[in-house]
Amino acid sequence: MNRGARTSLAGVLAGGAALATTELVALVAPTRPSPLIAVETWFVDVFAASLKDLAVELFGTADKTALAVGAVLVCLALSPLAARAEVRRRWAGVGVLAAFGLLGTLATARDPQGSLPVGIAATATGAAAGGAVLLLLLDRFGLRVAPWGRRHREDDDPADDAGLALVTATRRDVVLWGLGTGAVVATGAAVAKGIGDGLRASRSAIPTSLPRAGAPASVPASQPFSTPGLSPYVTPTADFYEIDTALRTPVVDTESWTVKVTGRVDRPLELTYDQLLARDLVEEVVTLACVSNTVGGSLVGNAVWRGVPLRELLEEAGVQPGATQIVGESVDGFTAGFPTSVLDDPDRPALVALGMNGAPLPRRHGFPARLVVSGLYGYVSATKWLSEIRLTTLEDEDGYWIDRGWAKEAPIKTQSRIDVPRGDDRLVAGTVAIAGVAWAQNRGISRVEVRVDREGWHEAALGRVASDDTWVQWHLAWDMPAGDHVIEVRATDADGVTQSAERVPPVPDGAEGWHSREVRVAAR
Ligand SMILES: Nc1nc2c(c(=O)[nH]1)N[C@H]1C(S)=C(S)[C@@H](COP(=O)(O)O)O[C@H]1N2
Ligand SMILES: [Mo]
Repeated sequence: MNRGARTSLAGVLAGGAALATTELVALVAPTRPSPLIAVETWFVDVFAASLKDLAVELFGTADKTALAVGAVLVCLALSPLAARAEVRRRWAGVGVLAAFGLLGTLATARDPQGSLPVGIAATATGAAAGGAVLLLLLDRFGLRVAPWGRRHREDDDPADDAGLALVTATRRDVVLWGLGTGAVVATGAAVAKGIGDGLRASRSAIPTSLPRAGAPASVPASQPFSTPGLSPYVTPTADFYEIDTALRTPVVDTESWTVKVTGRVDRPLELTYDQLLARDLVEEVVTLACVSNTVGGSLVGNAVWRGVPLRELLEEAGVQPGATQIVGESVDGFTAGFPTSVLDDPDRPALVALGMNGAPLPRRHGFPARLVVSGLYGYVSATKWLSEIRLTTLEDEDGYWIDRGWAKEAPIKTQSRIDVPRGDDRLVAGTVAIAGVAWAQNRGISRVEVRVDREGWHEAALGRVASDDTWVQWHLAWDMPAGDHVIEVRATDADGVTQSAERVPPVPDGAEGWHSREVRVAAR
């Protein structure tokens, strides 16, 4: 292996040692973001605005993993710089590692959930471990004598005053030290990840059940259509879409957690989890939708939410006349705000939800409590891991996504989606079930129409709904001849407004347009 490759290898292993050690030490506070997570969160917060068109991908689930892996790779890719610096100048490379550590400390300091003492301890230990590995490997790889000893005495030579090792390391040295260090670093990283995941899971003591609601939701007992592939009226929790900026799902300890009602109120409140559970709970069926959802997309779901009416808490706190905005803040610093006037309509459900589909909220949907307000996109209303409900003015504060290019006010737009047939379904000429869902929360859907090959609209049959705050299933049996066909759908809300054909992208206040599917029908 040539000098350059050996230098890079020493750097990567030193960087890996620094990272793994940092993450191991950060396990003393497993539910707080580690320095690495804090740096990634910082990156997301800074770049979320420019990445807003990618927001769906980025803040879904798969790409958070990609981001995490990417962050580690970037760190490892940069660490050869530390090795190169150290070869050139004693302590320069250790300084580079320390600078990375400082970045981790700063990121921890700015993170609402971060613990600064833990961040400092973790990054300092990490930089020290990485520095030690760097000095050791440069020495063993014959690149620079370690400060703690001159191993290559026989080569004592004036040039050695610079501290440069003059012997070439044997191939065996490089292989043994490289593999040995690599194995230790990989084990450390795996242990940090494994123990961390285990500790986080064990710290979130989610109760097995919730108190019943005094007024249970009236979910229709059955639906008229049983078309395979049609979205169920109530989305099973396990299939419910998840969108948030949290790189690690927050773990909330309900022993110490409270939710506060603050700001422009006469009597600020602070409620524990037990106090919330002890209140009279109600249930509402509400379809949640993400503004990032594209036409025909899957970032929408319907659930039975159980919790405390938001209006009740606000009445107890006594909202002052000057308050024009309600901001929900989460334990991880995310905020979402909507006008107080949204609550003027007494029929619009607005809950501090503790449960979903009959069970306590799962962590990924906001345990222990989240807001659910019918008719508003999630990014202005549905704060998960709720820590504070702040009464303020519309001018005084903007929620997380408002600074990042999304609209300040975001009522959900009427949309309809074709679930079946799918483009790759093998259809044969004859009667084909065309079915899907349509939603216009808080207004309700009055009509869904389908057309095939742009030849006139046909009204679909509608399923049953709990209220106008949910989506509705629709169905049309259509006689399809063999050949290629285009199916389109459009919905009309209860105000009589029909979706327009014009396609509008999700940014800044939600997608518009008719969903369509191209299908191929084989001859009988
Ligand atoms: N704390 C927190 N709450 C949040 C978000 C977030 O990033 N952080 N995202 C919001 C957005 S954009 C949507 S669409 C909904 C999604 O809720 P779900 O993941 O339970 O489906 O949560 C909202 N609540
Ligand atoms: Mo969203």
